[in-house]
Amino acid sequence: MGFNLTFHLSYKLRLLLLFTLCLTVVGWVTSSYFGDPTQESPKTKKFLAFFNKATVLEKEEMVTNRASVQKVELKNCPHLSPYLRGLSKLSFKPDLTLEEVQAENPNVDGGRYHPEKCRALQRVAILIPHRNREKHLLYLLEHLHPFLQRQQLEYGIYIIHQAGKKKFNRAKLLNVGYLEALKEENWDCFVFHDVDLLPENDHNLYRCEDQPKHLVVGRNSTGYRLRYKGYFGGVTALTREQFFKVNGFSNNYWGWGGEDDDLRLRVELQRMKILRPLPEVGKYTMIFHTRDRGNEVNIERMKLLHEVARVWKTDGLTSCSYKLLSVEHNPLYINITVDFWSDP
Ligand code: UDH
Ligand code: MN
Repeated sequence: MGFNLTFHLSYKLRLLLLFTLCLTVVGWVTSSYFGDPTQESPKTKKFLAFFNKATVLEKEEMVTNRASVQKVELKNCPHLSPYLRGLSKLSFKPDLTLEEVQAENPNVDGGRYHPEKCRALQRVAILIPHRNREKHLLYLLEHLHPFLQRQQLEYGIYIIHQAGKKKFNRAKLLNVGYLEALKEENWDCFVFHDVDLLPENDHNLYRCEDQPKHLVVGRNSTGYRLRYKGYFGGVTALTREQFFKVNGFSNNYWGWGGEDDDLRLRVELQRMKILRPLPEVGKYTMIFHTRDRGNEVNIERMKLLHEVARVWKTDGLTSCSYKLLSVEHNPLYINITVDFWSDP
């Protein structure tokens, strides 16, 4: 009996000991897993830092969301801007400077503008191929900024500058402009614009239609008549999708001529129609110039034009390779400088 009691007691004692041991182990394990709240492990510190950052970001996002809600709440701009003036006589100040043009356009920021009081119907990228025409560029900027603002557009002006002395390639530069401009904004509409053409009538709207648009019906140098039937050069406007659909311009036109006819053929191959404004509206002044060195007539152009239907799918945006030298956001325009490898 005495033995039994001892045995019984020690059994209970052992059970109690085991129980206490279990509690201690559980306590120790949980405390080391969750950690002391007052003593953060490096891991928790990292997590908390991340979490705090995430909440800050979330708060910032709420603020920007609110800002974009405000933007959304702006009414759409009217279909026809009330600021249009119609036909105007252009003047050219011989000693005009970039600083003066900047001072005249305080609302333009890094080459971009959007109306303050209404939401623009389209976001338009103006692409200008350029080399060695600084004076023309200055007059174009002076004229185009207020012109586009009177049309209540959201826009950005891109100058695509060809570096080096190789033959000029207008079409390839415009492909580069399209590809690079889309990296910073999902532009709805692209206006491909010679540097020396100034629109005379602000009813000539720099926005895209459901078909590609040719804006230069006539220029002073041709008695304001279309140069020839089917002419599609100087200034054209295509939506992001229209230009993508034709695979952009050909990259193979080095020197002057043919690339604009090539684009017209691409447009026609896609069964799109070319729209034009009325002659009174599609008037341009071309700043007088002679042929540039490095942009001699391309004698290959007729041969290339015969191949469009066969090559358009593989020659264009999909095959446009270039060396991007710089992208600079100047006050009045975005300057993209490129060099090309191939040269015939
Ligand atoms: N461009 C340049 N630099 C060049 C060549 C061309 O910036 O060296 C750009 C510029 O945007 C220009 C456009 O490419 O507006 C088209 O070239 P262009 O103005 O030479 O073409 P256009 O058809 O003139 O106006 C052709 C030569 C004119 C000869 C006149 C002789 N009567
Ligand atoms: Mn010209």
